[in-house]
Amino acid sequence: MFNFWDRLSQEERKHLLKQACQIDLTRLKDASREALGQAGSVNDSDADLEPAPWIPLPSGVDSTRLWEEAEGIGEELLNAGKIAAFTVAGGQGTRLGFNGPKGAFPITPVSQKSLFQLFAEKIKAAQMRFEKPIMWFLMTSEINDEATKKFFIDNDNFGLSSSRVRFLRQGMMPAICPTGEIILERPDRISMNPDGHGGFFRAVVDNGVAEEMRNAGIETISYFQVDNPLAPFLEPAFLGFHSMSGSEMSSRAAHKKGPDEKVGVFCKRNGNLSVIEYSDLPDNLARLRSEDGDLVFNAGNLAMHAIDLAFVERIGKNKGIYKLPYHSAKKKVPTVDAQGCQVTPKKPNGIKLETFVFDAIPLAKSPCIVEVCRADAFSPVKNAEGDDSIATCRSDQLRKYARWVKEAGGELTIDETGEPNISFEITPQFADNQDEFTRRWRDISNPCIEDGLILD
Ligand code: UD2
Repeated sequence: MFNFWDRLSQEERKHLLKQACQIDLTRLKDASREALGQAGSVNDSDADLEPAPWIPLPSGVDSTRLWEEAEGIGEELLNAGKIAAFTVAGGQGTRLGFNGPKGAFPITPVSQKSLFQLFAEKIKAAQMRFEKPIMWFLMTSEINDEATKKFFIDNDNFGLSSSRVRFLRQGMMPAICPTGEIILERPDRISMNPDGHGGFFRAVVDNGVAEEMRNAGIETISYFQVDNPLAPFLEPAFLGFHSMSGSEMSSRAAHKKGPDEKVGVFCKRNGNLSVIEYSDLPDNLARLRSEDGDLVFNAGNLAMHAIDLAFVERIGKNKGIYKLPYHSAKKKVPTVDAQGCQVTPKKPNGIKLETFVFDAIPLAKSPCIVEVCRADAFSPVKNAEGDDSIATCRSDQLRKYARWVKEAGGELTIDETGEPNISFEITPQFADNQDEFTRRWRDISNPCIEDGLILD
């Protein structure tokens, strides 16, 4: 790190030292040992894998009763102010090619509301339904913290009280080369990346947020990713199941679209409930089908979790067995040569180190998985084009609205995929779930949908 120290100016030295001070050398040592294969790295090829059990959507009298019970318990938790919303938004968002924090991306089909605005409106809508206000925490990183906060200030916090919207920064990890040394991107600058969404645990503990949550009476965090505008992160039934099962970390799942969909899958790995990332699931298992034709490993990870604060604190302190493994990704990391001249590598020369939030599941007491209606709850925007893109996400929003309208008895022309031939929008204030929509729709005299309509 200090190869070029002698020739740096005072200002440059100050900058380099500031970056160096952020590095936790013990963590880095553990992480590089794992990444370089010198310690128990994440490896699924020899693991004993079985599909994970999950709580399916209600389909009969008994399961409907169970879901209603869970809903009642979830409502009590929300009424008591024990739930906080938590968005992880510290990622680089490189694939989307958007110049700004991903949450600022305009996503709704008619009014072009940003992801952040949509989430804020969902929170506002929930605050009308439940007795206590809901706190919203957003994890940013050094690369987008300032821009994210500015976006909220410029938009007046989307009407939410500033005391209930809190930002916290996740940690950064240096990129290392295959021999384990830290990479310099310039003579005075270390190449650093956000430490992965698993950095959430540490960020909550290190920034004093855990204490703030505790003081506010929050017991459970409803965690979701910034890239999914459909995320039903305040749905009572899920929170109720989490509480009823005595689980410390619960997750939502939906049937995978197909074997190649880029979502992790829930499974039992050596007997423990876990998520295996799509890139790590052996191909023969990803394609394995049961007699009825369904994928055997079909429980897709939608990256929505209910996590108890006490558990977050345990993992965030990173002691004993409560440590998350590091994952490594080979990248082309801009660097300098021996003379300090900048070099743009043509092939991967560095390793990025990250922890993943879902690796905490096997460490949690009684983790449980609850199914969610995929069409209502999941359509991430990750890419500029193709799968999980801006276009697929807008179409999925329209399909969801169209299905709600048709099932409530409204008239609408749709194609064979369920997409309507017009654009319209249902805001969370109007209805944030299908039952609520049906009730409101039936209250309107002569309801009709036309192109460009915003039901607000
Ligand atoms: C994630 C899951 C995948 C599946 C999918 C669902 C991983 C490794 N894989 O895929 O299994 O569930 O989502 O959509 O997570 N983030 C941070 N800090 C970081 C890195 C990421 O806050 O250091 C946030 C990021 O802003 C985004 C989320 O985490 O909200 C997901 O990150 P991603 O886009 O890298 O995850 P992806 O699409 O590979």
